[in-house]
Amino acid sequence: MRRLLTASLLLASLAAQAQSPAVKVDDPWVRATVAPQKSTGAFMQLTAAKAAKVVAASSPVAAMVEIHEMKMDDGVMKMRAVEVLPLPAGQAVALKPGSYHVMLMGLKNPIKAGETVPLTLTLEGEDRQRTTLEIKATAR
Ligand SMILES: [Cu+2]
Repeated sequence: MRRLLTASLLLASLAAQAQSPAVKVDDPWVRATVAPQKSTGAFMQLTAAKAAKVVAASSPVAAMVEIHEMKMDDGVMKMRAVEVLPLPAGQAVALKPGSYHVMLMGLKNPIKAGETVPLTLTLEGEDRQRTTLEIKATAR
């Protein structure tokens, strides 16, 4: 009986750990679209407990998802895809309009305000272990 109890307590604590991800996601949102717009951006704030990087992104609503960066280049705002988005330990990284964003391309349907858009980010830690982070972003 006692052993059983210990085992279930252990399981409970493992479950609790799995529920507290190493990366905290704040205020995830997606810019709503109108047809015939085929792409949009997703924004959020990511804070990693331990240094990690975002290496991939996906969503069932888009054919292709990339991590983009916007930068002023010779007075012109340019957008480009980045291979990785570094998340320094304990530092909030903002994905926001005019900066880093998750680019959703080849949208299957227009994204209506209020809709929930699922996103999956693939993270890689310094130990090269990959984990996925499921995000529910609200369209607005
Ligand atoms: Cu973009």
